[in-house]
Amino acid sequence: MKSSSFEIQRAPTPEKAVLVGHAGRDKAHIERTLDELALLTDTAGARVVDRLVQRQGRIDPATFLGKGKVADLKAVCEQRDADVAIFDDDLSPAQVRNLEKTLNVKVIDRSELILDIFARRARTRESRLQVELAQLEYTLPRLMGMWTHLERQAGGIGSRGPGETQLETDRRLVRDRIAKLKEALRAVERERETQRSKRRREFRVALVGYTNAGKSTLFNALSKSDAFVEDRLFATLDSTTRQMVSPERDRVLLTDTVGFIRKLPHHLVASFHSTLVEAIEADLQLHVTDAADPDFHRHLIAVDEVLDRILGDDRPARRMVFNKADQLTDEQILALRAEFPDAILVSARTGDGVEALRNELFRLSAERREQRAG
Ligand SMILES: Nc1nc2c(ncn2[C@@H]2O[C@H](COP(=O)(O)OP(=O)(O)OP(=O)(O)O)[C@@H](O)[C@H]2O)c(=O)[nH]1
Ligand SMILES: [Mg+2]
Repeated sequence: MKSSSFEIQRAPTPEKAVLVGHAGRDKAHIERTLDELALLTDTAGARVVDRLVQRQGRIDPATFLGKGKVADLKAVCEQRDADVAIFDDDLSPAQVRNLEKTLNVKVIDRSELILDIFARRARTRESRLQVELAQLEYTLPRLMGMWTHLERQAGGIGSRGPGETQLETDRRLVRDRIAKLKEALRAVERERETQRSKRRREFRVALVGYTNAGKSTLFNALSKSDAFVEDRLFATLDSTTRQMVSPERDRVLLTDTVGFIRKLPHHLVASFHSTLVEAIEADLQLHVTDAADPDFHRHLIAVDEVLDRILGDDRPARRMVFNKADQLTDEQILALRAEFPDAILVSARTGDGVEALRNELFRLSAERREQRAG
């Protein structure tokens, strides 16, 4: 088969990436933050060849890093033959431009990296529309910057004319496309709304939590199904709903949703709103956390922040579920129980505690039915 050998030949060698962080006020966590960035980079298909951290000083409005660090970074990029520098923080369009000019490599910020991963992962029509919308909203201001930059490079009187025209055309094209995407998404959302109103009588439970916490694994264990699980970030982009049925024929609707992460780009939160509404509409949120992750406290905060951004004060009842109990020492389990006395501890992988959680969900469902009846 010609086409497949062609594909093999063209299989891209992974881009070589240097990760860049600014410790700022968060000095204690910068290494773990970069570990997470490394995982994101890997998920996006690039290979991390080095890291560089600025530990002191302010953020430079023109180049993000201070002058000395920019020079260091340039040296590292050359030494490692890097293709791309990936910054853990969001950069302004001007910062990207200035850095690319000096470094001679592609410069990507955290939002762009996450958007890229979402674009690779989007499978359904809805999530594709959502990601494209978020990407265009992200690109629009940068597009303008880019053209200004080109105009300046061309320089001089007379070079502005065509540049302006091109810029206007591009902006209009992007805006038109954004309007079309929004319209298409509204239609999908109306469909969803119809589906949802049919479900309103049932007891609905949504799994929410940080990416890679094990939500889909738990979803499978609870509903005895097989949603996509992977040891990578953002394995799940679309929400899936399954029915759990007890031996007494009690029913619970369980929804698996997209995972959250620190500094989730706000364009993504906005365009994934309809997906996230699934979590909003539940009677109960199970907040799933990887208790074996040394950073889990910060994950809890990040998830709360995203939920607050989407839900405001309108949050449904919530229970904490600590997952990956199989990876915890006895001391860690004791400490968790002391700090979160109401939390449920499970291992979605070994099945420990899963049956108890199922029973608890059926109990809550029955309780609510009685409340409604009485
Ligand atoms: N050791 C251990 N690993 C687990 C457990 N539950 C899930 N995992 C692993 O954790 C990784 C992430 O699991 P997923 O279920 O895909 O996590 P998720 O929260 O759905 O992730 P996203 O969809 O990316 O948000 C996989 O490698 C799982 O096999 C558990 O109880 N113990
Ligand atoms: Mg998942």
